[in-house]
Amino acid sequence: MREINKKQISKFLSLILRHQPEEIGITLDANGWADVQELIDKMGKRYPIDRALLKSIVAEDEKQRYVFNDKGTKIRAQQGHSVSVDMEFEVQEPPEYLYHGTATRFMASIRKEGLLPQSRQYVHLSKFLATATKVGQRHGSVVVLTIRAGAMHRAGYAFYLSGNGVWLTKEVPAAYIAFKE
Ligand code: HQG
Repeated sequence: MREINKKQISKFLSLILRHQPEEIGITLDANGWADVQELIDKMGKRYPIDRALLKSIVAEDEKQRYVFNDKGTKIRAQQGHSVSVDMEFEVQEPPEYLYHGTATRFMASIRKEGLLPQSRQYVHLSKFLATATKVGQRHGSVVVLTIRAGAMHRAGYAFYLSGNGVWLTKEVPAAYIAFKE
């Protein structure tokens, strides 16, 4: 029972820290941080939580989606935002190839437009085929695309690596997607 609740709370945290902080009447600062005490107080109406429970949710999250600042006074999502925040990511050299999992029904549009961030700030890519496959399965019949990240990097496209290991870039033009046929 406790585990199910933690998952629900984690999903709600995602909503608040990535997409709709206004849902509980909080604001994120320019770097995506929420005040921990305010978050706990204002989440209370929907999910009564305390600091210990929040800490355990952050520590146990299988994707390490959230992080506290050093003092433990602020919390933010490590990636996945649709709200405009500056995560202070540093530009990094990506591996030669990265993977993106998507659904077959998006392919016609992706062939035409390349990968776009849609509602999020960045296109999300993974170093691991297995991770990309799981991400794609969320959307339906999965297709995993291989992205020529090294070539993009050499052509001047910026890549970032989130604190929890997700590769991010603003867009992937179709020319850098290795379509199978
Ligand atoms: C697709 C989860 C049509 C794109 C995961 C994707 C990830 C296009 C969907 C993170 C397109 C957007 C992000 C185009 C892209 N035409 N469709 N031109 N360009 N798309 O959920 O990458 O569990 O915003 O392929 O682990 O699926 O929430 O992105 O299918 O890291 O922590 O548009 O979310 O993390 O979907 O997932 P999403 P995503 P969490």
